[in-house]
Amino acid sequence: MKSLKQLLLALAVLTGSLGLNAAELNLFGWSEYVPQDVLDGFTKETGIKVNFETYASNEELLSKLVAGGGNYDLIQPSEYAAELMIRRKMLAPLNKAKIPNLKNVAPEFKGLAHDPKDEFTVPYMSGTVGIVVNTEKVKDPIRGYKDVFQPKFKDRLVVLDDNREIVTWALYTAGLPANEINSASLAKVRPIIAQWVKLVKVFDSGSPKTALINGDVDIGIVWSGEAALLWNEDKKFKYVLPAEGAHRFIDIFCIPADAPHKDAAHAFINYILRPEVSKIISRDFPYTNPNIEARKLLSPEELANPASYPAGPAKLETFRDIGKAAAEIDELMTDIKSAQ
Ligand code: N2P
Repeated sequence: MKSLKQLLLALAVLTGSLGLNAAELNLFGWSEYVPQDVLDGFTKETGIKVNFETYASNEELLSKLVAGGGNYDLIQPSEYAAELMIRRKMLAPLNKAKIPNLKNVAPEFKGLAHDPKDEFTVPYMSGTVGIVVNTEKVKDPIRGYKDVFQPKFKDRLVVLDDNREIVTWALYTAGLPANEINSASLAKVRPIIAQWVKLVKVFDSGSPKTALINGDVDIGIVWSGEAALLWNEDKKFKYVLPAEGAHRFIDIFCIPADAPHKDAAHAFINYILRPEVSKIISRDFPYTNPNIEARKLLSPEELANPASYPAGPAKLETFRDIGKAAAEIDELMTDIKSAQ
């Protein structure tokens, strides 16, 4: 007679090969966004091991998913990439009964354009893309993109390495809409971008704050959470929402249609929606927290960080899925950068 140990081993091999091993979660998320403490806390409590892989743009996430083979259980796109995935039926509907902490999501983050019925997505963090100025080095007023991209700031700039973002800044500068992009509008902004990229010293989406902290550059166009960390480090780093308009992103969790560990994915979403867990995310990555209960736990200093919770009027827009124009943007940017 086989021992119980052998029997259990055979069972583990069988369930594992069928992809039924619930004790794992394959998470594919943005770099510099999910605290290690949160991953460890989840594993400690549930026994579910988290395999964490990162990316630095929505386009990188999309191309990995389309290529297949990733076996991801949980992904973290921004609103426009999620909208595209819903349109292409790439996502699994959420089982809301497994996510009771959804009650903590602020009403203004529900029913948004990318997922009007909140069937597939749960907000993780929100933020803006704006300008950080080292005010010890730059005394001129910097209000918008056209103040940043001046010849006198050549080699003093860091910007996100993100084609859709850069093209959007140029569209705003030219007074063109950010969500109706076509060959004609791209042709109009091409010369603007061609001038801009010559001035940039560092393209970095992963950790654009680093070039500013090191003093390699004096101005950046970065994610607001990066700007908030700079502000925490030194008040000389001032955050400015560009006068021409800026992207207000909502990064969300969703589950790929073919995810092997959907239960684990639901459990993780519910875990990060706990106020005390969400508070840790805000501590390490101070973006705008959409969790109303977590916000109550934040300190007055955290809530007063002007990059995390910007005050005052600003023209902010979320991005929409722009269909074929996305590929045109990538071509345009590759073209311009290779001509440098
Ligand atoms: C985190 C990047 C924020 C994502 N490093 C912007 N959508």
